[in-house]
Amino acid sequence: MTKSVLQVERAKYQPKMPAVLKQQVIAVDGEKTESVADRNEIKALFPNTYGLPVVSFQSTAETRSAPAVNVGVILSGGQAPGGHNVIAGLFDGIKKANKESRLFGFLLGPGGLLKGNAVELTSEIIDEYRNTGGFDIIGSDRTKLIQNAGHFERALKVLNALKVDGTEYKINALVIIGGDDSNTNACVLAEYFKSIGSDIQVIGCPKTIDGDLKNEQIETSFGFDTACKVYSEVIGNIQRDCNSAKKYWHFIKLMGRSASHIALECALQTHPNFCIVSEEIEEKNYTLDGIVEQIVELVITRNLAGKHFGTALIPEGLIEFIPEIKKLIKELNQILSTMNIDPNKIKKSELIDEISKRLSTESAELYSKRLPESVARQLALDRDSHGNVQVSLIETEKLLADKVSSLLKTKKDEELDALKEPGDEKEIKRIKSKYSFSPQTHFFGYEGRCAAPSNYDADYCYSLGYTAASLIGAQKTGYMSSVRNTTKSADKWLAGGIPITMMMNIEEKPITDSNGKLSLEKVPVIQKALVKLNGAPFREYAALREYWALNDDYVYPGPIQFYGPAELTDQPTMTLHLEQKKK
Ligand code: FBP
Repeated sequence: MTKSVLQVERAKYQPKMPAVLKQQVIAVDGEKTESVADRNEIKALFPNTYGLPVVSFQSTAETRSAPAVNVGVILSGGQAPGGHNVIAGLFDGIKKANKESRLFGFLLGPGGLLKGNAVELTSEIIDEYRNTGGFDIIGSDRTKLIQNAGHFERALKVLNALKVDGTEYKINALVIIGGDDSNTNACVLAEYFKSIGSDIQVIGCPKTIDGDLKNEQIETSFGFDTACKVYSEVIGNIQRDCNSAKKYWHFIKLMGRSASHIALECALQTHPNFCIVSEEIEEKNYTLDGIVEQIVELVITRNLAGKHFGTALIPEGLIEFIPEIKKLIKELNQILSTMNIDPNKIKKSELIDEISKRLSTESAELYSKRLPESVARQLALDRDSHGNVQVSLIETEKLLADKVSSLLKTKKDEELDALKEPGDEKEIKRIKSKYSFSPQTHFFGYEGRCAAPSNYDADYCYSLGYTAASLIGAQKTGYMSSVRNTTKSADKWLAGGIPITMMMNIEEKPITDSNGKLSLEKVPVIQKALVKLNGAPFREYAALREYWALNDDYVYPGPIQFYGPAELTDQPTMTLHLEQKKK
């Protein structure tokens, strides 16, 4: 494989990790835990893994020999920078405890486990991928591991007798690197193994660029840092272009699924003229037209100040948070789950007609008149395997740019029509300038998901993997690997494990079956962390946004730096800094 000079140099980087993990450790159990909500239901669903104590690792003088273990690892869901370093940390951790231990990677995500498709990850393979972006070491997918009892049995059978290169191995522990859904799956699997008396351990690791897998115990999900830095670099470049030519409004949609953490972090890093935070839209009950009016007002104010340009950041999940659209999606979920129609056997246009007839009057008006047909179609039909609306497919940046453009045109035409002297060239010029608007649209998502991890992500991920190895050594199961205190220097980071049941609650979720049929089910899931409007990152943004709207205080963060002083190379996100400052 041909490598760039940077790749060759970067491969030599030795990730920093908590000082405690460099020594012999013991797992110290803390207090017993409770789930964040719905305690009785979660306890009943997880009788064997509920209430476990939080675990922290501490150094010990005692030297113990660890038995050799066979560990399986899965990368699950969307890519996030640093996944390879989690695997490298896990590999180094289990080998340090016993060099006879082996690591097996299931190919192409959870589906690889169900198919028994795995490779042994040797030091030669691991060394090729240290400090690199992507998940290509073993690949990933979005297969759900816990769809039915058959999946559990299949997983058990594969792990008890995994065949790789003609040899059969009993896998002692499985590490699932994934987001909230995948870590929920990890816990369900851990519970199942315990309930049948199997000693196979299951450990999760918090991954997702979206930044929505965090709570009191998990400071951040890996990949968020790098992805935000990559997007902020490009937003900065666009802002410089914008400030140079002074002729375009850039509408930039940012990945991040439901939560607006990425848009908010990028706003804090780059100071755009406008940034939507979906959670605020919901809280303030804004309509789609209300959002459009706000942007139109800003465009006009800036035009009047001679600034015919600007930048607006739009979170990917916006559409689901606009209360009228949220209501529509809820009605659609209900209708699709009771319609008793196989969506694969009916023409799309007929299905949309059928749906419209069953919607409430307001939703039907929004669905059939105010939303472009393409968006209406996506809301009803294009769901992912978890039954969620595929927000990354909805072109909100274009929808908003089009709506802003047409409202400005309407306002301009009204003002031109009301001219007392229709031929007044000076007035016509003034009105045209007041309503001028030239948009450019962008969507940044996939560009940042496989970037080479920043030092923060490289270190954090390696430490998460190493901690997962220590949790395996401590015979833990149903835990998520946890590394905390990460705004401090790495030697002061804390390593431990958090019982996954502690993060769970019960939610009603749309589930699609193998025929694409939707149903609503109450299921245990890890609670998603949305942007808190009373949290420090949002409050910081809210205090500054008026200034940024009119004064072009653009920041150009530039590319991620790997070499140089720690202030340049090792800074975590502003979100994390602000969140930790209050503690
Ligand atoms: P995860 O939640 O699995 O980490 O995925 C994150 C994400 O990148 C979202 O931001 C985005 O909405 C989605 O994946 C896109 O999915 P896909 O990779 O299937 O196109």
